[in-house]
Amino acid sequence: IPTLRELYRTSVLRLADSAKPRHQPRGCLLDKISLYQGDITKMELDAIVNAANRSLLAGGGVDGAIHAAAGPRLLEECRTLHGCETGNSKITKGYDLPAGHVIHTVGPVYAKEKADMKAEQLVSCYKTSLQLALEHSVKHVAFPSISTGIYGYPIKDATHLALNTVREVMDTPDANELERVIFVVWSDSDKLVYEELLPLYFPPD
Ligand code: AR6
Repeated sequence: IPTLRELYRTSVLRLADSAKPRHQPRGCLLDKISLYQGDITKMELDAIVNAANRSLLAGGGVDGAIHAAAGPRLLEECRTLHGCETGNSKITKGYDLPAGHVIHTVGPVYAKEKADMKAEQLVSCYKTSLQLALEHSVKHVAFPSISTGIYGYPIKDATHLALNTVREVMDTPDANELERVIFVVWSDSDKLVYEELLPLYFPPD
C-alpha cells in the first residue's frame, strides 16, 4: 500500500492551487499515512478499526463484515466487554482475520441539530482508537470511515475530523511508535473526498 509520499510523487494526490493547508508540512508523516480502497477485513496489519455499535455484538456494514471474517470467537470475546459508550473504543484479538487485533470504536449516529456533540464524539473515536493502538504496541492500523455509512455522518465533515484528529495525534511524541495509519475507503466517491482533503492535513514538503 503506497504512502502519501509515494502518492504525491506519482501525482495521484496533490494540493489544489486554491487550497490552504490546515497544518504545517511535516515530512516524516508522509511516510506514515496511506489511503487504500478496498476491504478492511482482508488487511494483514497489527490492527484494524471496527465501526461498531454500543452493544459491541456485531451489526451490519463493516462491523458485520469483520465479525463474519473473524469467526464466532470474536463475538465471544466481545460479549465479555459489556458494550462501549459512543466515542469510546475497546480492543480484542483478531481471531480468523489476517489482522492481529480489532479496535472496536462506537461512532455517533449523525443528527444535524446536535452537530457539535456528534463531532466531539467522532473525534473521540479516532483519539481513543489511536490511544489503544499505542498502548498495545500496534504499529500499523487501518481505519474505515467511522459513522459515514449506516450512522449517516456527512462524509466531508467526517473526513475533515478524521484527518485533523489523526494529524494532531501523530504530532505528539507519544505517537512516534506508530509506523502506519491507513485510511480505508470503500466507495469511489469517498476516495475522492479523501484525495481532496488529505493534502490539507498532511501537506507535501
Ligand atoms: N471494508 C472497508 N470499509 C467498509 C467495508 C469493508 N469491508 N464495509 C463497509 N465499509 P458502516 P457506521 C465502509 O455503515 O456508519 C453497523 O451495523 C462503508 O462504506 O459500516 O459507523 C454497526 O453495528 C462506510 O464508508 O459504519 C453500527 O450499528 C464505512 O465503512 C453501525 O453499522 C462505515 O460504514 C455503524 O455505522
